Formats: sequence, structure tokens, C-alpha cells
Amino acid sequence: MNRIARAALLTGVLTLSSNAAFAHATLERKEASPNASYRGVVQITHGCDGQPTNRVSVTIPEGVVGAKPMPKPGWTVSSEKGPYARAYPYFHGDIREGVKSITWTGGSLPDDQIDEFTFIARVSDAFAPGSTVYFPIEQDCASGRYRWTEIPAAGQDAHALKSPAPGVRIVAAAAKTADAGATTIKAGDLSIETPWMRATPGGAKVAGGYVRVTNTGTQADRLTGASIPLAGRGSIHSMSMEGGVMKMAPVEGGLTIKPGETVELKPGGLHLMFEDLTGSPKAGEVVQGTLTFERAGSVPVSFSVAPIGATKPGATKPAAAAAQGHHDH
Ligand SMILES: [Cu+2]
Repeated sequence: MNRIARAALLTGVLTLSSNAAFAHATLERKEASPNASYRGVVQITHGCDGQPTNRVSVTIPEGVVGAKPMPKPGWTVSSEKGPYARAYPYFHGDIREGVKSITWTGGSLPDDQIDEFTFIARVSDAFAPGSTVYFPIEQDCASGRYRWTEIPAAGQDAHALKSPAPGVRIVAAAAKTADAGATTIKAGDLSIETPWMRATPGGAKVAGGYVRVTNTGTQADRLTGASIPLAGRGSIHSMSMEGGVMKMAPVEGGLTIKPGETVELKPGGLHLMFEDLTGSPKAGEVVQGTLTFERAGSVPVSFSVAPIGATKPGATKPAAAAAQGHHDH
């Protein structure tokens, strides 16, 4: 035994609770989104004051539905089911009851080893982005146990709790997932949102690209170019009606984005024009590209590809798209 450990033993400093303060039971994934699945991985990083852990139980909070545990070799898993406080939308219908707690027993996790206990569930629409949902966890050893079940009161700091239940922050799906078509890239004073483009039919030589750019700085910037590997060249186009016909033309000198201004490139208006295509972007793909700004420089972006004729990122093709007229990009 080293000197520090001996001193700790003599003075009693190394108590169960001070140990616990450094290593709570935790959930590996600390963010989830409403109406999306959540993979809960309970991490146990120590036993009970030297003893092995032989029971782990997680309470599935109200509003988290359709929970299912992952079996674990060497452990027996059981679930307790019951009715929910209300019905929640669940895929194609409503769900009114389900798993309320999951318990793994019969294994033995030594104090000096770590392990994970996994479940899958769906976070319902009961939680708004910015809120936190707590999953109380019980950890038992032969004698000795932890109850990671304390939930902070409104305004209370979870760090002040001795045995906090792990919390998962609810974030809007759009802020988190690129495939939802909403991503924000920061480049200097510019905020570049949701670059997307339309799929093109095979053999098409042109494709349109779209993006929203906000200038949060105090000096104007200018979008001067765009490129994707599939296109021989890229430029910025405007569209206007001339004699009843929609015409498009390059924006000479680049597109100015004034301080505080948001410029939106969208179908039917300003757009990125990719020409001399050597391939066809397909719906669902992500095309890597570059936007070039006078001040912010070259900014790598990922264009998510929406279906042919889509009017919005990620949107399905509207029935009227084919009748939209002169421009299919
Ligand atoms: Cu054009």
C-alpha cells in the first residue's frame, strides 16, 4: 500500500461518497432529439467501495417510449412494463404502454473494470429542445449500493447533487443531423446554412445549388464562386422576368452580403449554377463542394441532394414541379 492510500485509510478521507463524486454512473450519449431514437449506454466505471457490481437498473422516464434492452452475456436482463401517462405518437400509430425499467442481474463486474449496459428507446415529442431528460440508475453490489437517482430541481445545478441521475439534453433534430438538410457552418463572420442542391436526370449538364448566408459581422462580404468536383464550372446566377420569360444571368462581381443581412439562394431566385456536369447527383447523396467568399475565403460545404425538382432541401418532389417551366435547376 502506498503512503497516500495508507494516509487516506487512516484519516478516512477516501469515503464511498467522495469516490462517487468522481465517477457517477453515466450515459455515454448526452444528447437526443424529439421524435428520434436514442441509444442509451449506461456506463459503470467502479464498484461499491471495492466490491463488484452485480445489478444495474435503469428507469425509463415518462415520455421515453418503446424501450428495449440489449441482452448481455453473463447477465440476465428483465424489463418491467406498464402504462404511460398518455399516448405518444410512435411510428405509424400511438403507443400507450411499454417498458418502464430495465434491470441486468447475475453478472459480476469487478471494481477495477468498467462495463456498459445498453438499451434503445424513442424520445417522444414530450420534450422540448433545451430541456433535459433524466434516467435514474441503480447500482448494487453484494452489500453496498448506489442510487444515481437525484434529479435537479428547476434552476439547480446537477453538479451540486451527490448522486445525480444521468441527464440527456434534448436538442432539435435539425441542429444535429446533416441528413435532415439543415446544417450551419461558421466561416469568420458568415453563418452558412443548409447548402443543398437538386438531383439531376442522367445526361443533364447543369445543376442548381442553394444556400443561406448570414453576415454577422460589421463588414460586407461577397460570394464570388462555388465549385463541386462534378461540375466543370460554378457561378452565381440571378433570375428575373423579361418580357414574360424567366431569364438568368451571372451576378457580376459576386453577390454582396451586407453586415446583418441574410441572403437566401433558392429555387426561382438567386442560385449557384453548376455547369458542364460530368455526373448526376442523386437524391439522398451528399456532394462536397466549396463556396468562395472575398473576405471569408474558401469554405468547404456539403450539399445534400434533394430529389429532381424539389423546392426545399430534403423535400420530396412536388407534383407541380414538372410544370414549373423554363428551368429545371
Ligand atoms: Cu442558372
